[in-house]
Amino acid sequence: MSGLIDIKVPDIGDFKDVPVIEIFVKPGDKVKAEDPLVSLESDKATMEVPSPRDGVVKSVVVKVGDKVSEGAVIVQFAGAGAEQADARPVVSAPPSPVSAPAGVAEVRVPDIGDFKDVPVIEIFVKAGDIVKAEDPLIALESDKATMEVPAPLAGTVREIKVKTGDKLSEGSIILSLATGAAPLQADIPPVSPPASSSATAAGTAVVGAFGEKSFELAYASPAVRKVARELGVDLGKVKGSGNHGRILREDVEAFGKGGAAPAKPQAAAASGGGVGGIDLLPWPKVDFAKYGPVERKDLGRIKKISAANLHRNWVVIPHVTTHDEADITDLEQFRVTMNKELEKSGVKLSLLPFMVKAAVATLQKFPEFNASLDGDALVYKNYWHIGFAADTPNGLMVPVIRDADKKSVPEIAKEMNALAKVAREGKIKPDQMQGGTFSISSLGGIGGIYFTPIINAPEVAIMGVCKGYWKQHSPDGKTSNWRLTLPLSLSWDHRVIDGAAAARFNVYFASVLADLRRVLF
Ligand code: CAO
Repeated sequence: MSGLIDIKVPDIGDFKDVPVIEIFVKPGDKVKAEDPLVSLESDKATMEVPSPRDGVVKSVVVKVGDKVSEGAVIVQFAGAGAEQADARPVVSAPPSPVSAPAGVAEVRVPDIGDFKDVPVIEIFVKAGDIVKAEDPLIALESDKATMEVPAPLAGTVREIKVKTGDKLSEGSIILSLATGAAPLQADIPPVSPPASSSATAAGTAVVGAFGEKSFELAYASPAVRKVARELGVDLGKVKGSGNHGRILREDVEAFGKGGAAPAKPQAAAASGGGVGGIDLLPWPKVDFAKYGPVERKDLGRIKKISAANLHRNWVVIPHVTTHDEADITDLEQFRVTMNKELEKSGVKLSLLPFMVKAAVATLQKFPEFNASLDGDALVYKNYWHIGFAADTPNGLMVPVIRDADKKSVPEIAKEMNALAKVAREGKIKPDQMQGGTFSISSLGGIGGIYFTPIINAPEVAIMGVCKGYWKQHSPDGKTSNWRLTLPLSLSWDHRVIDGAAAARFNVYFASVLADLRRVLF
């Protein structure tokens, strides 16, 4: 097809036949690289497919409801050649099926094939019941089959929205489920105010403080979420007019114009009204240009995604950070020796791959650090996939070394370099950043002494490492010597881990780095 450029669905992992739920462009539109083209939604994730390049839309090949897989052409750009371009998806997970953040989730009838208006014949739960993911909630019976609808995530049943005999179809709301630490009776507390927006300045209706959990759990695409954030609209309060109650851009805009609940008065916080929530002052609205020249640059896509994740993790997890230090004098000598031996192989070892091995040995000794909270249960993982924070031009990313327990230090170093490279080139795939059980954030190549890393949910701890420095140690108060000392900052989730365990974890981790032979034990 000379003169047209096919824009195709990129690698979207294991997803196939994923319905198009929204189209953001029309013929004639000028789009820039990274502008969203369409939104796809499987039962597990909503994915926006951004444009891989600048261009002018000649035709939109798909329509809402079409089911597409990797390689399907979605849009054609006017162009000089028959060049083909692949877009990269932004995968924005909806409430996780197994461990949603604390909040209230609406459980809906999933895809039940061609069945419609199927009567409820049995309800297995009542308000107040605690359910695990996959526990049956209700049974539906058509003239052809009986189907049980299982819980998509663990939580406490808050309100049953159906009764026996009701006829349900895909998307009908069955019940609401309080997940994580969500209160049973009270409304989701407002957590944080939105960034100030032009809507605020124009005096249109905005919500001063989002119910961040209900915002996250709302049924809306990433593009609609973006609009909601820009307009300062709390999605948790918007009624969706799309299929199965999906919130559309128009719903958000109408809500923004029509008025929304005002921010809670600040006095409530002062008088103790903030208990269970956080009543905050509105974000300061400052005309920076009044004080000097300024330049405004929109945050990149990756920065926005990581910002949203970091914000959620910071707000939801009760973090504590415990500091310690490791004597790495011998390890550093060993590293230098090994690097000489490996010179010809092309592998260069930094301290980080050794730390990955030390982390695995320590996690095996302290399994609750290699676990995740799932409702009232702790899921211990019998695999050790270690994430490492990588600083990329687009922002922070956390690639994952899978099965680090089975790999040698040089193998880990090699894989780490390859992952950091694709992350920095913007080519890393979502599955290369998934499945981590513990993370290490190393600023050792840069500097600093201590910091307070943010836990990468649903993990329960992260090890922050700064630059090794020479420090005088005295083992007995009489003699002293200089040792290369590595500052450690372990952040841990206090819902899962106690301070004593965290201190022991650090001590053991440091002892392994001081003498790597301990990994053999
Ligand atoms: N103490 C002293 N020197 C250290 C060190 C430490 N803790 N860690 C690394 N170094 C040295 C390395 O050995 C290397 O030195 P040589 O070139 O002489 O061998 C140099 O510093 C540069 O290392 P590096 O940073 O390139 O490599 P790395 O394997 O240590 O780290 C990576 C790789 C991808 C983690 C790193 O490049 C990076 O992106 N770090 C930033 C992570 C980040 O942003 N964290 C903050 C997240 S906020 O929670």
